[in-house]
Amino acid sequence: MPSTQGQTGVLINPDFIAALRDARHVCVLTGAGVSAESGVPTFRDSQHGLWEKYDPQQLATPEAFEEDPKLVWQWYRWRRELVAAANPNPGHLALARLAELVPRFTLVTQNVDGLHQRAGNSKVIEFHGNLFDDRCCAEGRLVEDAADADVPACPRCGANLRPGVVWFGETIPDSALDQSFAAAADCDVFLSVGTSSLVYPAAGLADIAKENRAMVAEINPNPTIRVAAYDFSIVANAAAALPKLVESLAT
Ligand code: BV8
Repeated sequence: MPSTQGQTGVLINPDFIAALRDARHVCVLTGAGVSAESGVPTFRDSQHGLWEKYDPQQLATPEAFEEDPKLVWQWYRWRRELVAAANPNPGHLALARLAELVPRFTLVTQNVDGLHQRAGNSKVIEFHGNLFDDRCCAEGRLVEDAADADVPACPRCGANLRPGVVWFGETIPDSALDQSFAAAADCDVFLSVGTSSLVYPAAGLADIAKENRAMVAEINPNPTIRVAAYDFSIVANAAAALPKLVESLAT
């Protein structure tokens, strides 16, 4: 598997560009790394400020919410403010452009920040939900315009509201799971961008693509443990590599 870290920035293997050019269906999976250059901390960065002493994998759980819903809501409100102040970066914008350049494009994101949609991708499979959704703990349904409170209540039934994300130990929504598995199985090129590929079932999408004879590539400044099984590794930041990829494809 050829790695493509050029001496002068990002080099993209021409064979990968050729595969993209010939692809009928391109499937992209993104993780926190694609939002890093928008100033949104990844899960494996130390959380900034107040949250340095908390492990996201401890806070993003039903148990943490059960134990201290106020603390968990504080964390999510902090993240909402941080993301609301962030902007899509050139990596997000390049993926919106890529969607226009290939016959069929599926974007699956593990991120809950909504930055792909703000960059212009109209169809995004939010594998782990969305940071800005409020969901009733009793009804399971989304709630609009909840009154602000330390732990907001459902205006319909009064039960606690929770952020509309998928926590560790919770199952992925069926529609997101089915659409993502189908796209990974059908695509000709699977591109994993900015993810440590440690969280399942999202990390298993690359295996499904590989088993169905897709060409699999990774963009990550820190090549992951999975990359040895991939066809290409682009060792670079997403905000540098993705625009370069789109530029090579568009010329
Ligand atoms: C499930 C939403 C069935 C919330 C998230 C034991 C008990 C229970 C479950 C499990 C268990 N063991 C395993 C599991 C399954 C578990 C899992 O995989 N755990 C891992 C930790 C081993 N998965 C689940 O629980 C999933 N559900 O399996 O249901 C089930 C049910 C019960 C029991 C068993 C099975 C649900 C997982 C969803 C969790 N929710 N997010 C919220 O955001 O608050 S996960 C969250 O963390 C993110 O969404 C993301 O998925 C993950 C972080 O991963 P990354 O995105 O990759 O980010 P990370 O920081 O790790 O890496 C960033 C990467 O970017 C790095 O590689 C870095 O090098 C790179 N990078 C940095 N800068 C850049 C860059 N790349 C490019 N450019 C840059 N500039």
